[in-house]
Amino acid sequence: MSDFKRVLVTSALPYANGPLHIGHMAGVYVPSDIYTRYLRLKGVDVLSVCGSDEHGVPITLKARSEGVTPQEVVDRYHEINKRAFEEFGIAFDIYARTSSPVHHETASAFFRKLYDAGEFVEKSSMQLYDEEAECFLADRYITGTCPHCGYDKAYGDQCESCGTSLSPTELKNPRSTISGAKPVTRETLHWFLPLDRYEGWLREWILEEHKEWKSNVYGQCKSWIDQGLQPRAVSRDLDWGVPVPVEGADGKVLYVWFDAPIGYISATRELTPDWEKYWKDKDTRLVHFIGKDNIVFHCIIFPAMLRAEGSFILPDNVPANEFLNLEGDKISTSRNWAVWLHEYLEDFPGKQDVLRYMLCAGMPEAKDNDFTWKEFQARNNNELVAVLGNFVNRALVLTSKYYQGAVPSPGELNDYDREALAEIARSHAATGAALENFRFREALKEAMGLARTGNKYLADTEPWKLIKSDEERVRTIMYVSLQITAALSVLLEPFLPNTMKVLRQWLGSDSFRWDDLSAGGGTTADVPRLIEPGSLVASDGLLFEKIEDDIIEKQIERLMERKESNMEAEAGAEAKPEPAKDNIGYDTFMASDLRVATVLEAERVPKTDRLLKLTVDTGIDTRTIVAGMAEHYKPEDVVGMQVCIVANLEPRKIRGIESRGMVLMAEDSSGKLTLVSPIAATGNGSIIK
Ligand code: B3M
Ligand code: ZN
Repeated sequence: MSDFKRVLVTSALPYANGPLHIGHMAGVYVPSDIYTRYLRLKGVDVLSVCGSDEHGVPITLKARSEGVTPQEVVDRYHEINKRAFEEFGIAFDIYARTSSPVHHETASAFFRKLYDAGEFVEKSSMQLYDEEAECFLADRYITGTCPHCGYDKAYGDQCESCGTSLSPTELKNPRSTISGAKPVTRETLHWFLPLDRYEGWLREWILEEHKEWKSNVYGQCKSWIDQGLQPRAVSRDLDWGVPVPVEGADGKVLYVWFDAPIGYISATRELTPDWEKYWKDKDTRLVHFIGKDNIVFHCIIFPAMLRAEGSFILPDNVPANEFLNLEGDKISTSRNWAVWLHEYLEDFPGKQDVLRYMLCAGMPEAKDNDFTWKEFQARNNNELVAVLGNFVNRALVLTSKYYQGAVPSPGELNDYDREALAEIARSHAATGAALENFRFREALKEAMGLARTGNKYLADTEPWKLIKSDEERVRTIMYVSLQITAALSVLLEPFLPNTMKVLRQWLGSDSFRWDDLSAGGGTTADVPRLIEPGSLVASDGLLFEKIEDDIIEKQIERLMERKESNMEAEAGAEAKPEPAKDNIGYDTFMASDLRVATVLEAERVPKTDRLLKLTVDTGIDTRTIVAGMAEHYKPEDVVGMQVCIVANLEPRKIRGIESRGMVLMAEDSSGKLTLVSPIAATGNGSIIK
C-alpha cells in the first residue's frame, strides 16, 4: 500500500440470476469488505465497487425457463442481491449493474477502441443454430449421442460417459436443450482476443513481477500460461447483452466475460466524475476480490484487454479465495444446498456480525473449507460471547457500578498493567500487517487476541475482590480495561462493523482512528490513552447472545430436508423416460443390420471408468466392440452372454481400439444400463427385425 496514493477495490459482480449464499460471502465479499473498512479506518482514499453481472446465457436460460424476459430476471435479482448486501453490511461505494446505459456505453467504447486498433482477429466458423429458439447454441446447450460410446446425453463439449471431449458437430442426433429441436449449422463471424500475442508480456508481468500473489492464484496463472494461451472469442450470437458496436454485427453481443470486468470501470464512472484518477493513474492500487473460478478472467484476460486498450492501470493484486463447502458437501444452487444470505438475515436478525465472524474465521483462503452449523454455534458461544462479549461487559458494568460510568484516572501502573496495555500496539501491528497481505483469518485471530488479553487481565486482577481494600488499584485496573475495550472497538471494526458501532456508542466516542492504536499513538508517556479519564461510558445489554441448540437443530433439519427432497427429485427423475425421437422411414430402420452375437472375451479398457473391450462371435465373424458398460457389468459377467449388436456401424477408434459395431443396451432415466439379450438362445448372426 505504501507507494500508492489511493486504492480501488473491486468485488466480483454476482450473476443476477439467483440469490447470494455464504459461499459467495466467504469467497469474495467478506474479505473485500474487511479490507475496504480497514483502509477507510486508516484514512486511505479507497473506493469499493461492485454490481450485478446481468448478461450471459445462464440469464437467458433462466428467463426462458420462467417464461419472462432476461430484463425481468435481472431486475428481480439485482434488487434482491443489492438489498442483501446492504443488510449484511457489505459497504460498497456503489452497487451498479451491467444492463445500465453507462455500462453499455463504456463496454462498447472499450470494444470499439480495440477493434479500431486492429487488436482483434476476425474468424468465421460453422456453429449449430436452433431455428425454433432462433439462436445459436453454445456447446453446453447441445445434447446428443456420443459417437464413441453411444451415451445419449452427451454435451456439445464433452461426453460424461466415456469422458471424450467432443465438438458439437460430432454428436449423433444432436438436439437443442432450449427447444429440443434438431439444430442446423450456420456460418457466423466472431472477434477473438489473440491472447497468444500477450503470452510473453503476461509471463513477465505475472510470473516475474507479481511473485507476491497468493500461491493458489500464481499457480493457476502459471499453468494457464505454461499450457500456451489461445485466442478467446469476445463476441457471441445472442440477443441479450451489449451489442457488438460494429456494422453488420446484428444479433451479436459482447461475450459476457468481455463486458463484465468492464463493469468495474462503468461502475466507477457512475460513482464519481473523478473515475479516471482511480483507473488511469499509476498511483492507484487496483485490487480484485474474486473466487478461484474467476482467476483466469481477472489475471489473464482482463489484464490483456487493459493492456491492449492502453490507458488503464493493471491490477496490483488479485487475492482470490478458494471455495466454501456446506456440511461436507459442495454448495449447489441447483440442489438448493446452501445457506442463502436472505434466509440467514431472516432467521438471525441482528446477527450479521456472527456470520461475518464465522466466515472470516473459517475463510477458504488457501484451500476449500467447510461451514457447519455446529461450528457456527460454537464460535458464537465460545468466542464472541465468552471472550469478547464477556470482557467488554465486565469492563463497562464494573465501571458503571464502581464509578457511575466515569472512566477513572489510573494510579501507578505495574508491569502487568503495562504488559496488558502493550498488547494494544502489538495486536494492532499484527492485525494491520495481516490485513495488508490479505491474510484475514490471521488478522481476526490477532485482533481477538487482544480480547483474550483483556479477559485474562480482569480474571487475574479480580477488581471485584479489591474494591473494598484497594480502591486505587481498582481504578488502574478499570482504566487499563477500558483502554483495551476502546482499542477493540477500532481493531474489530473491519470484521464486526455493526457490533463495534454499538460499542463505540457505549464508549461515547466515534472518532477513533486506526493509527491511534499504534505504539505512541494517542499516548501520554508510553501508555495508550484512547479514552480519557472522566469521560462517560455505559452499556445497555450484551454485545452477543448465546445461540441455543434448538436454533441450530432447526437449521440442520432444514438442510437435511432439502437433501431428502434432492434425493427424491433425482429418484423422481428416473420415472420420466426421454421424449420420443423424430419418426423415421421403414427403409431407414432396415438399413441398420442388427444381429445376435455371443461375447467370447471381455476386458476393461485401461484408464477409463466406463469402457469394456468385447470380443464377440457375430456368426458372420469374430470382432472387437468397445462398449460403455463397465460401470454396470464386470467383464467376467458378460462372457458367454448372447447380446444384440448393430453389425454395420462404421468402425471407430475408441481409446486407440478399433470398435466395429455397437452393443445394444437399455438405459433408464437414472442412467442405469441393462444389456438387451434374446430371451432364448439362438444362433449367432440371427437377424433382429
Ligand atoms: N459473474 C461471477 C461468477 O463467475 C461472475 C463474476 C464477474 S466479475 C467481472 O460466478
Ligand atoms: Zn461417450
